Amino acid sequence: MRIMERIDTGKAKSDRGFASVTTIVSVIIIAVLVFAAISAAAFVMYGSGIGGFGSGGPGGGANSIFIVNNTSFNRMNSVPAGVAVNNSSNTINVTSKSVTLIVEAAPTWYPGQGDFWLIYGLANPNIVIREGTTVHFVFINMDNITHMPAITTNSPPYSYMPMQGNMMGSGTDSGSGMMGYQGGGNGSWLAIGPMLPGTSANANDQAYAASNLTVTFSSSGNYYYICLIPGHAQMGMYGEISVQG
Ligand SMILES: [Cu+2]
Repeated sequence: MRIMERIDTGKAKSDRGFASVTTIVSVIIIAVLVFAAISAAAFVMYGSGIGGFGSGGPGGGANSIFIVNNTSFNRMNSVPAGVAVNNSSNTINVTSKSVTLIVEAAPTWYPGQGDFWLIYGLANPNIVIREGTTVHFVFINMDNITHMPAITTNSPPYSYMPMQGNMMGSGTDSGSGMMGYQGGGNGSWLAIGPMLPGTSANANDQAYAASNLTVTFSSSGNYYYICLIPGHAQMGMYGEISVQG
């Protein structure tokens, strides 16, 4: 079920009535610079695939959006060393101390109901890691609507707006959590991704919005990867991260 429409980022057209030669020249210069920047970024992403990762972790300022096409996605979406995918228990077991996990917002054509995260073929799997493990999540939105990843200690069930509900103390969360999350209080938000716009429904569209969220899980306990778009986590777009001491 699709309960959120694509966000329209259209901007009002600027008034061209006062355009001067200076303005036009400035615009051309800016356009050239932007094109150069985009070209450089595209080269990094498509040229080296997974090598383009690493920046944009929560400790490194804002998480930026980059674009993944089908070719680079297919190259990066193989199960890395130190990771075991267990279909019967719907579990991703990580034994390495540092790992990159590709997490898709499931495309519309993928079997399954509603909106969910897809990791190496498993829907909302339980990720089991050892204490002290650093996980580089690469969230890729392959769906046709907007999604927004986050890593939190707040446990389900989630309210329509998980963050606002917690901040206002009116969430449906109960107080059995950890790290200050008690009695409906706030849990921790270890990483909050940018909104990742959806792709068009066109099957030939090869531009997927993606972002890196890097978290080092230094304390054992239960954490969750969830979607912050209103209603998505409430409807089940989340999975557990079990950090074992
Ligand atoms: Cu979502």
